[in-house]
Formats: sequence, C-alpha cells, structure tokens
Amino acid sequence: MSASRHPALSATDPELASFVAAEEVLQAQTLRLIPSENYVSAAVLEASGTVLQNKYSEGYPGRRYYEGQQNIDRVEALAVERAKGLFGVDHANVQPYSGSPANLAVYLAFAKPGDTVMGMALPMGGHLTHGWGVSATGSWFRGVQYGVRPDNGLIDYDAVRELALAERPKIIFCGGTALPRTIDFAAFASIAEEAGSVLVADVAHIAGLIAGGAHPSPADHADVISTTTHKTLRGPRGAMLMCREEHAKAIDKAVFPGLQGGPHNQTTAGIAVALHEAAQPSFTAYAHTVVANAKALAAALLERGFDLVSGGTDNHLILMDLTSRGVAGKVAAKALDRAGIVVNYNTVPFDPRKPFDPSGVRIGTPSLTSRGLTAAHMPAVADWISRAVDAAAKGDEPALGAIRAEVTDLMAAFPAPGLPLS
Ligand code: DSN
Repeated sequence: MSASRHPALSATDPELASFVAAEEVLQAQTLRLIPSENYVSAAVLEASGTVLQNKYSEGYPGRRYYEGQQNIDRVEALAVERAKGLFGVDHANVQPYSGSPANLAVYLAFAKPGDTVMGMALPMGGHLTHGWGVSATGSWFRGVQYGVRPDNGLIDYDAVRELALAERPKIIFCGGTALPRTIDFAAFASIAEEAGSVLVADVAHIAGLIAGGAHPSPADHADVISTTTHKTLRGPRGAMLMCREEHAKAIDKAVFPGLQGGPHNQTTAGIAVALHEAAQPSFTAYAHTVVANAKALAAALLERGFDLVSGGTDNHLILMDLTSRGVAGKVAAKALDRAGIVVNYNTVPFDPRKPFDPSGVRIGTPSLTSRGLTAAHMPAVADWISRAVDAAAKGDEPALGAIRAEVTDLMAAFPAPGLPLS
C-alpha cells in the first residue's frame, strides 16, 4: 500500500499500513490456488470501504428501527433486486454476515434443537455447518451424514436417498467445500420431497459458476439457496440466503431479529456491485474460463502422475490425494507456499490421516482466472506443483526458491484486479 494510495491510513497507523502493503505484495506475486478465494474488483473494494459502515440499519428496507435510512434502503433494495435477477429466485436476503451465520439462520427458520438434519460429512467434502459434530449445528441438532462412493469419489445418490428415508431429516444440505463434481440438484430435490425435508443448496463455492452459466442452477429445485459472496462470485466477504416466496418471511425473521443485529451496509454495497458485475457478459466468460482452466489443470496434473479425487473436475476445484507421491498434504502445502503457490491442505474421502495433517491438497482456479491466465498456462502450473511436491518430499529448498522466482515472473505479467501495484 503506497502512502499516496491510502494517505490517511499510512499517516495514522503506519504499522498497520505496512501489514496491508505486505499483503498486497503477497497477493500480487503469488499464484493463489485456494478455490474459495479470489480477487475482487477495484469497484467492489471501493464500495466495501465507504461511509455506509457508519450506520446502524436493523430491519429491512422500509421497515427499520433507526431513522436516516434513505440511502441505505436504496443500497440494500438494489442488492436484493440484483440477487433475485441474477439467480432467478423469488426472494433474497443479503444481510447474513458470512456463510456460517447464513446457514445457522436456515436452522433457526426450519428446525428446533435436537431435530435431525442431514448433510455431507466434512471429511468427504461437506461443510462444518451441515451438521458436523464439532460445529454448533452438529451439537444442537442431530446431524446424519452422507459421503461419496469409495470406488469413484462421487456422491452415491441411492445411499443419500436411503439415509434420508430412514432418518426423515428436517433439513437436507447439498453442496460443500471440496466437491470437484457437478451437483445434481434435481436428484437432491426429489430425495428431499420424498423424505419431507427442506432442501438447502449451499452453493458458496460455485455461486459464480451458477451466475455465469457454468454450473446448473438450484433455483428450480431447492427450497433455500445459501451462498457466500466472496468465492467464485467475486464479491466482498458476506453471504446471501435466497428462497421461494413461501419461505421468505421465515428466512428474513431468522436472519433478523433471530440471529443478527444490524447488517454491514458497506458489505451490502460491495455485494450489490459484485452482483452487477456478475450480470455482465465478461463474467459469463470468466465463469466458463474458471472451469476450462480447472479441467486443463486437472488433465496436466493427471499427466504428471497425480491422483485426483473423482479422477478430475467439472467445476473450479481439484482435490489431490498425495499419498502415492510419498508426502503428506500439510508438508506439501507448506512447501508450495514457500514456492509462491498458495493452497490449503485438505482431507480426502476415507482419509486414514487426521484432519490437521491429512493426505490431500485442495486447489482451484478462480483467482488465477481473474488475473487472466488461461488453459495454455496450466501445464506450467502443473509443472510447478509437481516440482514443488517432489522438492517437499526431498526437502529440496533451493528447488522451491527457483520455482518461486518463476512464479513471481509470470504473475508480474498478469496484474491482479484491485491491486494497482502488481
Ligand atoms: N472456508 C471455506 C472454504 O475454504 O471452502 C468454507 O467455508
């Protein structure tokens, strides 16, 4: 962060300003492959840092508990209308602070403590808030969990149906955090209908792909769509709940006053801008390129002998099982980080290792796509990953340093949105 770009912050708190500046350099120079991260545009950054954050706005547009909401109401109404238009839904609530509070609001709307809820097991690729034990959702509710087939890493819809009919959960969640394949929302909807459950599609990871037409939409199938706004959707850190009209009141009441106080208006503004951007043809192109890049990267990794969960990808995400490379996920992730390639270690389905030291690494293509890399670059990316993983296995630090220099070189040619210094 240069003093001229943020003069007040640099003058008031140079120490903090230096941390932000270092982060800007890090984000500019590294190849960021965490599939839940991205680069927001300069417009989203600006909207997220406005005087809108000076306001309390408990309630909803036209129904607030504070005066002075003339402009805030317009901001929130605009975000809501844009969300409805983009995702083709009856109702949108743009106030949840992030994905976990959004999902907690869903529980509040449709279940009582102790009720049975169903979701994908976290180590299989689900999310903590889908009823997993260590989450409040797994201790206040009775979570039953489905997984993937051991032979092909795909969701076994027959097993999901069997479990749903045996347990009759109040809520069924589909979606997750490490699912490389297309989610069959129609299949989940038919299971939920048979079991008498509310179907929640948690599309946090793939919302941008859905908006850009690169993944099927759950709009015609799910009772509720839950999403964060900062992953493939490329907005600020926040969340939305969308639903059919029949559930609108329950959802709104659960978010406020059920769970939250005043919405973060500056975030709502950033969401509105991101939704506007996501409605443009350039975003459709971005969403399809994210998937094309992931497929090209998966193919290049397979060629280099990597084991990928489910054998590849249909979306933005690749889950690598490093067992056959003789290196643990955490060791590999830390080595990749030293090589300028940022990933996260991750469990793989049926992982014999512990979650804090698992067998896999999770990667994805949203951030590199936002910087303009294409399928033609993916063999080089796969080469770097392969060399870094081998270097991790051998403890070869100079090799990691050499890769880092090559990565920094390439990234300098692809300026990151919102980062003028790159
Ligand atoms: N932490 C998010 C992710 O990385 O997928 C999920 O909440």
